Amino acid sequence: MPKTSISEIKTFARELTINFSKKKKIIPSKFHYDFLGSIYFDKITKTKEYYVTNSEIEILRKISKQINQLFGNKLTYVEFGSGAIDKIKILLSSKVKFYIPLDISLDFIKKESKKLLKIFPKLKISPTYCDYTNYVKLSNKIPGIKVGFFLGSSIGNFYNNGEINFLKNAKKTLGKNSYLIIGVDLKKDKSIFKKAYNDPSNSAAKFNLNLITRMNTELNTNLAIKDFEYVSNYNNRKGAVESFIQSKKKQTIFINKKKFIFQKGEYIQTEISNKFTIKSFSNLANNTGWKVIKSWKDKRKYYSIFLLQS
Ligand code: AVI
Repeated sequence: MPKTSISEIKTFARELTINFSKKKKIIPSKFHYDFLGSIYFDKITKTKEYYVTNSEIEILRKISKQINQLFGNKLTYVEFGSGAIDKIKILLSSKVKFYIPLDISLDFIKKESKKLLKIFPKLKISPTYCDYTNYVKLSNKIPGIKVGFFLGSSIGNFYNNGEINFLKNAKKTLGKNSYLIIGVDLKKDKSIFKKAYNDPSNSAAKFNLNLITRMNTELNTNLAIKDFEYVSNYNNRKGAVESFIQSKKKQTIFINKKKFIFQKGEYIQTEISNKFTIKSFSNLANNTGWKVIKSWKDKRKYYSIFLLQS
């Protein structure tokens, strides 16, 4: 199993120290995606209940021709938080010459880039390790129009309006005359969320409880998964699915010699999955300097993909 780098462990420790000092403890969702967490997430995407992946793939298949016609052949694709190549390979055509995947897991994107090269041998790929939620300085030599991708509804996983910063930074990263193709999960009957985030195979639970394993391995805490329970609910007021691990007893941990107590029954938030309407996302895009060109929905109207222009 690949090891997390020292600098990633330091970031994990630093951010947990900050977030565990607050009244309501949270773990930022980016820490889910270590090696094991990525495997658990992949399992979630394959459950019948997690409609996000299937809905997104349905739309991507429907629009790939239109997208390719729209941009011609002088363009560079830039993918934010690229992860697996399953989705980008639907949109790539032999016309596209450059692809820049941005991610916090360089080993993973290098491995995925090799797979992509087998399908598109002429494609130039430049995997870039970075925190893509910030402004990323891309090379000046990138040819043609820059078309960004942010798929999987990850735009919903920011706390405290972090999506506003992401969209502003993405605009700066891509520069003038650029586009952004972004996957957005829509508000719907809450019973659908309940099933998706509480699947019978417990994939969502394992994905969230993996944060305990990650703390034990990287921060030397001595916690047991059996002492926590995974809880996930749709919060109507926030329009978001909120996921937590609840401590079943009082427990003490130390991170960088700092003491933290989880009280019996205390909830530690592990994820927020904000949901949107076409109108609310369009407003968000406009308020962050993007122009909405078009949006598409899947047949069930569960999910949408937006095409934005800078
Ligand atoms: C990656 N992200 C958009 C997923 C979501 O739906 O918020 C992560 C996830 N968590 C539990 N299931 C899926």
